[in-house]
Amino acid sequence: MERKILHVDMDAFYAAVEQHDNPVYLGKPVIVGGDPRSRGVVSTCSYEARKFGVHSAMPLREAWRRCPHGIFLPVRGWRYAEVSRQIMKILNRYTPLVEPLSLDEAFLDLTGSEALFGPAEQIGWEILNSIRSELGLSASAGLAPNKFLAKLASDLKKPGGFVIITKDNMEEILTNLPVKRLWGVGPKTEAQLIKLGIHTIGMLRKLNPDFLVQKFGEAGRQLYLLAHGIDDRMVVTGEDYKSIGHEITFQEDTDDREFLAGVLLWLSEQVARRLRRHFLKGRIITLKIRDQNFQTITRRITLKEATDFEEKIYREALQLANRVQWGLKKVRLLGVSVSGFDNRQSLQLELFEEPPASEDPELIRLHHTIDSLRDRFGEEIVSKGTVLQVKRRIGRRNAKDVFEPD
Ligand code: TTP
Ligand code: MG
Repeated sequence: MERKILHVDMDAFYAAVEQHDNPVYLGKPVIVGGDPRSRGVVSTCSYEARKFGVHSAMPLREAWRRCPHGIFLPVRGWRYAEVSRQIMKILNRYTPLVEPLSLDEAFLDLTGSEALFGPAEQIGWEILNSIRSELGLSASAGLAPNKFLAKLASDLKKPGGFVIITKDNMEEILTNLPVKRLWGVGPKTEAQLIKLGIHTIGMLRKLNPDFLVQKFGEAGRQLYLLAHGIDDRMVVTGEDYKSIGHEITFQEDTDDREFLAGVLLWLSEQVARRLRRHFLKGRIITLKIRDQNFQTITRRITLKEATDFEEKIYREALQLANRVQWGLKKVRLLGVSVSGFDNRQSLQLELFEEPPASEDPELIRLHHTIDSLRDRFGEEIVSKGTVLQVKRRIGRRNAKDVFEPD
């Protein structure tokens, strides 16, 4: 059966939130990123500012030069996270199969929703209308048989557009698009393709898959499939996870406790970040240690309140580790995971949610700021000193994400 995948992406998200919260900015070129005299970059800008050639990631000073009358505003990460939760709640009305990709976009699998709510196309319009009427914000959407096409579609008629790709119009839509629109084609692959004389998806379609594999390895097969509009990736939701964890096998076994504690902090950060990305909070924290003789112990603790705080995860995991007197034997593998998730249903019902009293709003704000910085500039942009040292020492090769789908 053909799937119905919807991709929703907010228009000029941070800037639109600023315009909504401060209606005097409506219709004006709003540039979010900070003081235009500072060395920062533009996070995003309103469509009014885009007319002046301003765009995300441009140095603020350059944006100021192009748009001297622009309204330059600081990034209020916490506020965008709050609005994001409201958006996700609207999406959750139509299916539990919602996969948030970032604060302002998500995939929905509406295949099973049609029996309850009517055709997917109608659901798509209802979602866009609800986002407009309830939150006062504009979004774009794409509906297609898979994730790749749905995401591509939502971008075709921004802002405020809704594009539907079907088997029948797919080829026509893809043919003249540049190859960089394919998922996974970055500047490097794009340059290679152009060197081969391949500029559009249509040109890529004509190529033999073996030739692409020969040129690009496994990625070549992916290119071939995407160019033909084939993408089997599932919509993955928080509920597909029983636990979210991160573990690492050391290249050399170690009993250096200070180093191990640093690794634990790093693992806790990774786990917390992924929890937040999936809007999950867990009650059970599990520590896993494998020693040089391949003996594995796991210890777990159940908290009173579910958390997505790296500080809490780290503190509990460290206590568990100290209790088993870790480091007496050299450690080969270390892992941290969080499970026992709060029911996501409650997330949908708490319309006026406030953080639990035990959670420091300042910390929540800090986490969101750090998460969005990392989404934008990569992991290295903010790192606690210890974590950075640990990362340098272990490299990335051995770390792996562990999650257990049902
Ligand atoms: P996008 O969806 O890429 O951009 P947008 O929503 O501002 O505009 P549109 O989708 O209409 O083209 O990113 C969502 C938010 O993520 C954006 O509002 C700000 C933030 N962001 C950055 O902070 N830095 C970046 O380089 C990008 C691309 C986005
Ligand atoms: Mg957007």
